[in-house]
Amino acid sequence: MSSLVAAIDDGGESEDDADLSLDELVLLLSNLEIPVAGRVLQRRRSPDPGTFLGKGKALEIKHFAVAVGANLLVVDNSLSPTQRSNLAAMTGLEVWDRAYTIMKIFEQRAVTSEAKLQVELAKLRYEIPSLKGLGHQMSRLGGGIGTRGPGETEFERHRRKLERRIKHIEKSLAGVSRRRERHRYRRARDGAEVVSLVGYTNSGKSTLLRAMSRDAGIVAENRLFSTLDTVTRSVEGPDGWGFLLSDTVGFIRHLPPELIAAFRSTLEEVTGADMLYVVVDASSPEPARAFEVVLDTLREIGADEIPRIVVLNKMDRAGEELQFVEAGLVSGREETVRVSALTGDGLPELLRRTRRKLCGSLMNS
Ligand SMILES: Nc1nc2c(ncn2[C@@H]2O[C@H](COP(=O)(O)OP(=O)(O)OP(=O)(O)O)[C@@H](O)[C@H]2O)c(=O)[nH]1
Ligand SMILES: [Mg+2]
Repeated sequence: MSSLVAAIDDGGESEDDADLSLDELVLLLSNLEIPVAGRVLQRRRSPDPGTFLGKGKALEIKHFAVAVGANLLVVDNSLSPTQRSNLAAMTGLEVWDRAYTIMKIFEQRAVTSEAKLQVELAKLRYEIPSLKGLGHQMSRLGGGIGTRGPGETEFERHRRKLERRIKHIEKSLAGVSRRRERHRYRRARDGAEVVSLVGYTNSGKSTLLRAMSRDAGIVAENRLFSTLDTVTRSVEGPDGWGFLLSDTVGFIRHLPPELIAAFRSTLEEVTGADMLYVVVDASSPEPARAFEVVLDTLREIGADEIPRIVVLNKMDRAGEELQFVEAGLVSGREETVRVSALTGDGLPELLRRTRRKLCGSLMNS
């Protein structure tokens, strides 16, 4: 399989931003081992309601794809079911959008039954609206007004099957959620405080958990979304003081809402934490943008009021310009600490600040 990636530059966000997002889409695809044979950046003020990129562009892509031997078109935005099927018909290519690409990675990475169910739920919820469009077409094929064509009943049966599956998964996940809540309650009763790691995917959250808990068994890898499940370890500071540190799924620009909803039980570990470490990859091209994306996601899940420390990680590789990023964060009233989870630099300072912040918030409550 070889792909073309495409995006609209509406002039709203900076061109750099559209480009950066497209770079990231290429990275997402490389995590699925799908090579990218070409990039298309279409300048238009707003997407075409029927084809997203516009008819002319779709035809251009069709020829381009033949020339470079691509069979998949991946659009770096959200496509409506109609846009997806129109684009597929006009280009002769399989068409994905960014949300679907992210879900495919999650699907590949899911190991535990909880993660698998969560990904399946997200994909089903994503699929159902496109079935509605299909049902409409089928019922038109099936006959005139008032008749239930064979197409429609077939479609209805399929949709009902998916909806039953959704209900079933929701029920199992609700059970997981209740178990987690009881667990959190016990931890709180035992006086254990929880710090939750949040941040962009690949920013180094799991590496930080491994370094701070000294558990070499924790998996950290140079690939997107390597962690999908919650892992909690205890961290011991000097003189016996300690806390629980919890790692979870990473964030990315335009994380599909279906995934956020489906991972609710996992993300409850974040919303129920006493404090957050917002891990930022200081060596990435736009650390401040990544921080904004994480903050937006925290707002979405209702975790933006939890006390936090911004952990500027990968300092061993960061450039000079990081000081400006840090100054921007500090002027936005963020508390920052520079560390390298890999070399261990800055970790004693992070522990000191964590203690101060946790004890401070205890005295206030
Ligand atoms: N140079 C350098 N690399 C680091 C540092 N911390 C993490 N890394 C590397 O960054 C990559 C991603 O690290 P992870 O800890 O898996 O990142 P994560 O945030 O858990 O990522 P996901 O689970 O995919 O969301 C790995 O290759 C790490 O070795 C650091 O301080 N310095
Ligand atoms: Mg991880």
